[in-house]
Amino acid sequence: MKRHKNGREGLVDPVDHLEVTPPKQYAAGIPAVRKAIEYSLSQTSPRRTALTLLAINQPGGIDCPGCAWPDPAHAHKNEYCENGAKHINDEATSARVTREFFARHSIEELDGKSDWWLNQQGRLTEPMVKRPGATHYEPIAWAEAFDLIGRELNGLASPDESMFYVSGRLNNEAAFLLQTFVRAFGTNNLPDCSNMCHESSGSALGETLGIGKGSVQLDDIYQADLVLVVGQNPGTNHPRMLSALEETKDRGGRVVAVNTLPEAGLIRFKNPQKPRGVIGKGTAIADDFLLIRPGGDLALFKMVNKLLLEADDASLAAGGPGVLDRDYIATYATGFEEFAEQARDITWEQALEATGLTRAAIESLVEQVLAAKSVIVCWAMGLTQHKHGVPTIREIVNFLMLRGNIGKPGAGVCPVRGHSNVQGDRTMGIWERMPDPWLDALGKEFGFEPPRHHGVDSVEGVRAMRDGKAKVFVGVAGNFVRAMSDSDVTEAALRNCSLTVQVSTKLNRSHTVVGETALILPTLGRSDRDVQETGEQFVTVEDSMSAVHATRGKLPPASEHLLSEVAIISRMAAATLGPREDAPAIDWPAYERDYGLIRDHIAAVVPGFEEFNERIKEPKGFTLPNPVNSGVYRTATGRATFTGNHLEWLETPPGHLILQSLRSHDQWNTIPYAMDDRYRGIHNARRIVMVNPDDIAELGFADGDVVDIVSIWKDGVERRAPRFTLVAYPASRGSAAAYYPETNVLVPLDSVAEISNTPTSKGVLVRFERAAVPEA
Ligand SMILES: Nc1nc2c(c(=O)[nH]1)N[C@H]1C(S)=C(S)[C@@H](COP(=O)(O)OP(=O)(O)OC[C@H]3O[C@@H](n4cnc5c(=O)[nH]c(N)nc54)[C@H](O)[C@@H]3O)O[C@H]1N2
Ligand SMILES: Nc1nc2c(c(=O)[nH]1)N[C@H]1C(S)=C(S)[C@@H](COP(=O)(O)OP(=O)(O)OC[C@H]3O[C@@H](n4cnc5c(=O)[nH]c(N)nc54)[C@H](O)[C@@H]3O)O[C@H]1N2
Ligand code: SF4
Ligand SMILES: [Mo]
Repeated sequence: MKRHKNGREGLVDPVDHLEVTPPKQYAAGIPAVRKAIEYSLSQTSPRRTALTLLAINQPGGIDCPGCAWPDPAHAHKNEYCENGAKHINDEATSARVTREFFARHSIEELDGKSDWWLNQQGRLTEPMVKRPGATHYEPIAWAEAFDLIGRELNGLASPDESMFYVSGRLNNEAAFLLQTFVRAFGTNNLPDCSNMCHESSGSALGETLGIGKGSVQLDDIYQADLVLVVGQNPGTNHPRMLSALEETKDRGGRVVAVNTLPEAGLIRFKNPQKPRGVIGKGTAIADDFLLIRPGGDLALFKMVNKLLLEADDASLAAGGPGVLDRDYIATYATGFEEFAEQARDITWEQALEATGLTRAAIESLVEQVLAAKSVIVCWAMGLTQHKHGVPTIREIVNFLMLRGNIGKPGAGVCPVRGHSNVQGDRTMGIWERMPDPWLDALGKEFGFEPPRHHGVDSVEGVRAMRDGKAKVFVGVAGNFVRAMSDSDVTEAALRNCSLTVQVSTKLNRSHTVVGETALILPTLGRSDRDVQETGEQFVTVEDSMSAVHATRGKLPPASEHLLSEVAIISRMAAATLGPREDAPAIDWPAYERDYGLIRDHIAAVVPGFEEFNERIKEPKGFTLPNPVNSGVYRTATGRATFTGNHLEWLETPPGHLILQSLRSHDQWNTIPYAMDDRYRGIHNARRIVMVNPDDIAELGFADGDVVDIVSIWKDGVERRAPRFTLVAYPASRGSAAAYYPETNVLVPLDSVAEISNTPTSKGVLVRFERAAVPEA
């Protein structure tokens, strides 16, 4: 049998001495502030720590490089969370990776190190190359590096043999320039981290509401009567969202959490920015907590919608006005009749089996919905990374539309984005499938005909490299090899390339899993000052609620040899397209001198950015128009669209559980900062798997047993993640939770969400096998 086993021993950290304490019943407060300062000081000096922390999320300062949660209208002096402080000081670290470091360590040796170790080595300082057949990276001059890229790209049989991956930390200016270059070169191969993240949200919202983004602002969250937080762990991943939910509660609103784990931040929150929050008991956030079976959310919302339709029938039959918003449906929506017919299909038996909830819990949710004049649904990876993530989100749109909870104050859809500029990168055209009108505008602005055939997304990109159809991989930010599913397949795919290029701030696995030739192009991070020929530059980002604002680095750059992302992209473009007579005449070097020129092009191409250079002078920037809130739906029918969604949930064969791969409190995506997951009571270990004690017993194991996690998939390949310790945890029955990226080896490449093609990182069928005792 073919076996995939990520047994790279270096991935098991030496500090693996698990200690388990009871999960926390609250998030933040004094320990959070202390932890942030401790991590910052462990990375860098008190002066650099103070500089970064004072500038974070302040007008004129550095946008937090963490998540995409928006800044409130009146920024507090300490407008950051524990994790934001960790993210920025992980970048501001004083540690450096030098040419001597690369001379000391072979690539093979580095490949044996853990993700944590690689990151701890510090900031990259100069461009490096691995030449064909070499065992080590060696220094390379910038000009030679760009020539090499240009030669390699121009030597391809077709531009489609290259792909350019973008991670959501990239700023707007660099993203826009990159996609201009890539399309002028001749391909739409622009996969991004969104493909693995909120793609299901974009697919579902684009189809139903005509916009791939959320429709609410912070004020709406404060005003809402009811906020549902579904498949999201804000205490760790969007900590300042808890301040917003605290405000909702203070104003009399209710919060209901739907999750497979009882997450601490959703239970109770101590606001570190309020004196009473730091020491007091904190605010109880969730009024109700629905501990749902993994992948049961579609069934939950289908059942809720059926109960709303029945409540409407009952009200009408009794001569009442009904409970649906008939005005909204008649004025703005289409497809209601077909939806209503299909919505009644679900039975209680199915709903209870799929959700693992009680009938009383679901009925109580419906009562709360009926009592609320305005409802918001927030969600993240707990919904998007499932096979039926798109229909689940479509069903949430149905749910909101039924009572007119779209496009009015205190109501709407709120997909909570991950990376600080992941939404902006999409707005700037980083997508393998940008629509024609957008491409028309781009082509007109720069005088070329952009390619029209769709490019590859992340999953298709791995297939293309695996099958030899793509030969050059360029990663701008991020850590593709660890972010993607099916680690062994993805690693082999990258090793199959003739050239791999990484534009990065810090060392990671994508620098050790490489093609025949490999380049590391080190770049400025958010916190670094960016001075070019025309003076100091700033760049811009867009948050989860479509607010666009500037971010300016404050620290001296990590090394004198670094180039900004804009500079790297403009030089890559010049080296590739400069020598070609068929290329459009674009003055690439000009953009490096003055980023304002890029913003002028953005203003001409991207809707909502008119007068960009003027409007960005506002200290808080500006918010992009959201047509949904003016009753405009840019869907195929011009109306908000009800959809019929076939009921699906993940059925588990006997002896199996549904594994989700998620984030600990001490990591930024593929990069662990430390071995703790404080709110969940996990200390000094990452190779753990959290399972309900009744499931552990039923499977014949005991708390603390060491097991291999084995995933099953129809291709018959055995995927195995060795040596995880079982931790008895109050998780929902039938579920298992372990950290990413260690468990990515278990997610089959072909196991993707319907329509969005997102890897099903939250829905992998697994069984446990007692781990072999390692040889002494
Ligand atoms: N500190 C920190 N912050 C981050 C990140 C980070 O790595 N570290 N990453 C950023 C990025 S890129 C992103 S996309 C976001 C991710 O933010 P989240 O989506 O909050 O991140 P995950 O850790 O993947 O957590 C998924 C949540 O969904 C729940 N869940 C899993 N399966 C189901 C299900 O079937 N149904 C329901 N209802 N719930 C389920 C899990 O228990 C967990 O609470 O965070 C961003 N912020
Ligand atoms: N199993 C599983 N897999 C998942 C997920 C999951 O929940 N489970 N989540 C998915 C999600 S939501 C996402 S968004 C992806 C994340 O995937 P990525 O965005 O690709 O990964 P990151 O870990 O954020 O990338 C970290 C690296 O980015 C580089 N970097 C940091 N800042 C900068 C910068 O300013 N400029 C440049 N050029 N480089 C920088 C550093 O070198 C660092 O090592 O992973 C996905 N994969
Ligand atoms: S909530 Fe997100 S954006 Fe805000 S400080 Fe924390 S990590 Fe940064
Ligand atoms: Mo993400």
